[in-house]
Amino acid sequence: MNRARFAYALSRRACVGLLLGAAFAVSPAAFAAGPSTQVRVSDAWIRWLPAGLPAGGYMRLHNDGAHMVALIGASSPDYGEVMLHRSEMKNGTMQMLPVRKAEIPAHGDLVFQPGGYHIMLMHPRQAVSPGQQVPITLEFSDGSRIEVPFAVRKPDASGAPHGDMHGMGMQPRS
Ligand SMILES: [Cu+2]
Repeated sequence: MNRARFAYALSRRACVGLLLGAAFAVSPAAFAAGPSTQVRVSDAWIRWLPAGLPAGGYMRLHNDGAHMVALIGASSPDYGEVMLHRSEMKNGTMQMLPVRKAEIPAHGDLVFQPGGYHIMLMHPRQAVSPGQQVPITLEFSDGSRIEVPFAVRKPDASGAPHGDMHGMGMQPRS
């Protein structure tokens, strides 16, 4: 049954709502995409670190729309905790700060890269290793979500090692 007819049947037959609810719970990804996704993601990769250490996720986001849209969250079935972070120099030291949103200007780009915005991936739920792909779902301020495959790369992939920034000051962003 295609998705539109499925939704139609859902509205017609409230009496089977409980059963349908169970179906949604089994496959949420198929229904997660919002209608207004205007962001394209490229160059998505993860700098893997050994021993289950937190890893950084990087990518380029392009906003095809005429309005600013913000990345407001991320999640992955392969990590127990996923946060949006930004590294920045503060009083002469590099700090990582949690961010609530990262704005992508209209018809513009936002780059997540070592030393700047990154997706902080913590508590891997299974062994993740270089060469794999990890799905990460990105959530945007317009209500849309997209699932993006991130290529897992070795620690010596381009840029400064993310792990160097850990153990430094973290504080909530005002
Ligand atoms: Cu971080």
